[in-house]
Amino acid sequence: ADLPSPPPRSADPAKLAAEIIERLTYSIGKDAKVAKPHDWMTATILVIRDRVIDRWMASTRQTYETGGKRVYYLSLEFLIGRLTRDAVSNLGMIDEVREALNSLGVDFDAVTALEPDAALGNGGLGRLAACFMESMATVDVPAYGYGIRYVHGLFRQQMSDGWQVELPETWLANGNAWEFQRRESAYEIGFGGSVDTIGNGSDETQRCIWKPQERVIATAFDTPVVGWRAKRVNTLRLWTAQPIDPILLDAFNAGDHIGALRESNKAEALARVLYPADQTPAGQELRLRQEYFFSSASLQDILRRHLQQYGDLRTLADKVAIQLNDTHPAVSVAEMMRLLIDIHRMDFDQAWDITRATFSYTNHTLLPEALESWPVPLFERLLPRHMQLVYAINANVLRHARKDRGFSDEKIRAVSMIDEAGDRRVRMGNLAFLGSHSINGVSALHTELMKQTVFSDLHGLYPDRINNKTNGITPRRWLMQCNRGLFGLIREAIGDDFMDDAEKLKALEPFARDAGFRARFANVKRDNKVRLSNLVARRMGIRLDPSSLFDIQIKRIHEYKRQLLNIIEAVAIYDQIRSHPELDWTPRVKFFAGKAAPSYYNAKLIIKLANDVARVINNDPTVRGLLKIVFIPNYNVSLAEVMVPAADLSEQISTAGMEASGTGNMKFALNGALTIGTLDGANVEIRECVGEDNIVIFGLTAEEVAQQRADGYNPRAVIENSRELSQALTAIASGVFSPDDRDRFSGLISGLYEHDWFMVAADFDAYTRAQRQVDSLWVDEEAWYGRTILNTARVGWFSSDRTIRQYAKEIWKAGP
Ligand code: 26R
Repeated sequence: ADLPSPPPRSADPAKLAAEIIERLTYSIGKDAKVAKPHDWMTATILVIRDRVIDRWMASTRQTYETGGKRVYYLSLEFLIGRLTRDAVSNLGMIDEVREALNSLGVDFDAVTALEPDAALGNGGLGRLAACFMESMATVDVPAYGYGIRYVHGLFRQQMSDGWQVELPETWLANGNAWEFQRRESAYEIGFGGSVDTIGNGSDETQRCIWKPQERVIATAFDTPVVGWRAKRVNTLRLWTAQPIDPILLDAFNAGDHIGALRESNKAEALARVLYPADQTPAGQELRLRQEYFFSSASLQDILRRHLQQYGDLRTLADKVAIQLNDTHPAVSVAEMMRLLIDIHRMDFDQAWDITRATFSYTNHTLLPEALESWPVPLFERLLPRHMQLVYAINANVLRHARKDRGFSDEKIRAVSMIDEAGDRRVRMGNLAFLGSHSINGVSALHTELMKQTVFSDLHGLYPDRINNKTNGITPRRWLMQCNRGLFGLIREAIGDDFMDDAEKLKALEPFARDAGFRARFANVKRDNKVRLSNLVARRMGIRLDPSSLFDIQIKRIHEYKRQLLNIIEAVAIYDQIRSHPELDWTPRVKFFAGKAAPSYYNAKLIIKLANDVARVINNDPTVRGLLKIVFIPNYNVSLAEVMVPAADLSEQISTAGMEASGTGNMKFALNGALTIGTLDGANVEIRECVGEDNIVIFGLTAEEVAQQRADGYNPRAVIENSRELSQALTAIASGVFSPDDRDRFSGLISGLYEHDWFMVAADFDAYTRAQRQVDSLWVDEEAWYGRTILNTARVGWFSSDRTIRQYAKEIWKAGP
């Protein structure tokens, strides 16, 4: 039967206002007279959500009707931040919603600021997934994100006497009006147990049935993701875990009240908390359970949808592309094989062909400690059938490598999915590589290094699989929304073509030579710096001078990112200002923000050092405010949205060869900051785009780092050769900044003398010289803004729309 559709929703402010009141009354049950700000937020979201739903249903219907290929982005992390402003802005209704709320005496900015950040990710990889979701909707790719609906996202960081303390984060505490629970989308997920073999003989096609010992239910929560101009709305589907029996009544009635809930607690633990590990091993069983839980639920959902529409799994790869966001969902390769062979009765070879044609894998790090592998006994106990399949796939691949390609024993060991050195482990990188037709890196340099290092033998075996897709960022969140001033200024200058194609920002280039425009650009920057200063005053009680150079390093705290190099440089300048207070120092504020993995001792010590150094410098009258250090607690997406537009200088100073891409580097350049950085990750490509004169590059190249390490790098000799560095290190190590515990940093500093794996000493002099070059550029204000305008004008290529178009065309073969 033809059921009636509701009338499409209007964007008229008066209608919006009436609906907000209606929702407040009938959905929330509050009288407008007593409604709390939070109630206004929920009512507003519900009204906006209706506008989204119209587009959402149309998008879903369209994909179904046109038989378009669907893209599935599997990621254990989605670092989204707030959703409401993004949705309203992409719907093109900011002014209307603002006016509607105004007419009710409610402030739009205050209401949206109440929304908690969805922080279901650690850092770069998770934020990239969020930018990609928005860009897939924008460039009209029918896509689903799949992940876990963690009850607790990334921990809240509090400072206690300068030390990081982790507190649980509770983004769902007041409900989440953006999500829809889908009770009908529920799948059973098994763990443990045994495998029964049916049929006889040793041939591969005999039937295996996995009898899991534990089972849980995965149920879906959907969040709509609105693309720019709301052309398409895609779905982010996050799984939550429920027990099959909420309570074991027999046990409860027998008096075992705790035992009756044990199974239920264990099931719910699966979706309880995001692992805060970033580049450090997270080898616990619960993590592998999470990986399998969301992989299995997602694949069952994908196969169900395909079968329902097409009725035949042999066409899967024509209609489905599955992107693995790093190795975290790599067990999907084995799960796909299990579903195709055991459940859908396909033969092994055909299942393997379809699996490889469907999957592709993105690598986000080459750091050895971040390459996932699981002990064989653990893998076998939790996923016995998958272990068999891994062995079977591996045997196939190794046979091919040896027989057809003449691989030596050594090369066979390198490409095997099982690491046989020491305790036997399943290598998730090799599983993801072998199960995919495309393996991509996230910047040109990173992709080259993948070929030369971690994946060299796999690359030798399959030379056409590795390809590059340089990361990008969504210019909607990271320019239009976070920097209204700059956005307005650009639109006034070049019109709004750039809003649909960020590379059109190029039209701004001539304005770099226009004194009037430069002055307006400088004014916008100043306003943004005032806004950040106010935040710092409010949250930390520190007063800043917005005319100083705002120098910002914000990212996870990690030794390879070298916040330590930045802090040591601050100590060195401090020393010089004290010896020559009469000189013409450039007033600077060095900002830091970022979280350390809770178990990463040195990273936490670096946070403490930043805070200790800040306390001493900020309170020393001889410095006269020429140098200030600020570590802003609890870095998250919303804080980044205030910090990025306020930066004059963007610190991208990782040890060359270690930062796969970086994406903060792109956000800063787009918002008119100069970059000081090494030739690492996407910095290399940013330099190509903005031109050598408009970026400050220093330090060893990736090749030189490798060379020095091979030649036996001697940091002690380097340190002793540099008076500035020795003095700064001696000051820190001897307790100048930690009078209450003079040895606090002695271990951290002696590590630099002894090994200095991250080449802090090797790059120190080059870094200080680069910083002095920044000082001299800063003095010529006209030239400075000329350079920063060129940065904004020339980094449109780093829009994630461009990245997604490349994935769609070259990997997924999907989209318009
Ligand atoms: C396995 C587990 C311990 C783990 C390892 C590493 C969990 C999370 C990570 C995070 C890594 C993969 C990550 O975030 N990498 C970052 O990806 C960004 C997006 O591609 C890059 O810009 C950034 O350079 C890279 O560090």
